[in-house]
Amino acid sequence: MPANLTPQYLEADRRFKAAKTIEEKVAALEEMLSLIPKHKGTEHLQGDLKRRLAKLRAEAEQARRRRGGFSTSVDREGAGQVVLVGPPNAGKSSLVACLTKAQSEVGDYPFTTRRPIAGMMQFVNIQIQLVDLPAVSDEYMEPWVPSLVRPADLALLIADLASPSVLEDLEKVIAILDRRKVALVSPGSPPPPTGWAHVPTLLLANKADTASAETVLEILRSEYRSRFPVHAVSAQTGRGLEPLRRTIYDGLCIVRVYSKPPGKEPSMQSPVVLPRGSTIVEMAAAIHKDFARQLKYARVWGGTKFSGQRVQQDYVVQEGDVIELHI
Ligand SMILES: Nc1nc2c(ncn2[C@@H]2O[C@H](COP(=O)(O)OP(=O)(O)OP(=O)(O)O)[C@@H](O)[C@H]2O)c(=O)[nH]1
Ligand SMILES: [Mg+2]
Repeated sequence: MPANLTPQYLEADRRFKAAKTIEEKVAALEEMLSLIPKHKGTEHLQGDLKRRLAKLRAEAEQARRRRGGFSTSVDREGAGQVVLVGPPNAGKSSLVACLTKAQSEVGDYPFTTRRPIAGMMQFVNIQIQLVDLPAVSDEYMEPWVPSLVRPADLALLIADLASPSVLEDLEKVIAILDRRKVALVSPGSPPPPTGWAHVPTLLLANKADTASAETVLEILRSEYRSRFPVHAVSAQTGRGLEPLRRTIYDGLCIVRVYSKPPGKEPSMQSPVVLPRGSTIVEMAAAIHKDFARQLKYARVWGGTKFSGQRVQQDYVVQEGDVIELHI
């Protein structure tokens, strides 16, 4: 046993050994992997954990197929992955159906959604992946839901303005995820401590069309304003949904830049999407892995400052920049 494994790691290890279902084992192993100190002395153990995790995930997948089931993981697609989380019946599936072409079943009873449903939301010239999830509730929850929230780039926490227990329901959602070391945080929060995931979150107050929605919305705003940005929406009337596309885009903290071959026009229909704060070198690497190394210089058109000027390799690209890479 290599030295300096933390008490948190040993606790996750204990949970792994006590786990009864494959899902519990996978959750414990994921946590062990995130908690293990990353250095030479633990390389062997890290490899071992990864192998066990891959094997268990494959087993879980097979077991689900045997049950005529479905996959409980979602492959990332598009410019970012956004999960919808919330109490039963809040309108998560309705919102995904409004914003994407995905057909997620909508029901007027709780726990309608039993599997993740991914759809692509168009925002101007890019696609953003929205993932509808089953409800988070202490009455019942599909055990794999927190592990799909964990890797997301952004969470939409859905509140039901028509529910008399809206505040309690939200607190429960936050607490249940917290127990699985997944914290819903305001965008731009500092990075999480080891073993935790911090998922930037927007609070969507849905069913803004219903009778006492405005009053409930005010209460919700005063409770949550300091924790998350709050937006009123209605899947029924469409209120707030068009501006929401940009709000989601902004929440992802990404920029769109346009590559221009020397002497040609840029293709404004297919931006290169990068994390905010990326440099020209990172942009080059995103286009082709050899480009970063081969990059001689770049010219930039953008904003009021640049109209084809040469920039240094450490130039931080800005939303809308047109960039000519010279290799
Ligand atoms: N009035 C009103 N009803 C809505 C709105 N959005 C959803 N609903 C209704 O609320 C009910 C639940 O909607 P769903 O989209 O299935 O909710 P969900 O959060 O996916 O529910 P689960 O999958 O069971 O957790 C349905 O009867 C919807 O028609 C809305 O904006 N306004
Ligand atoms: Mg649903």
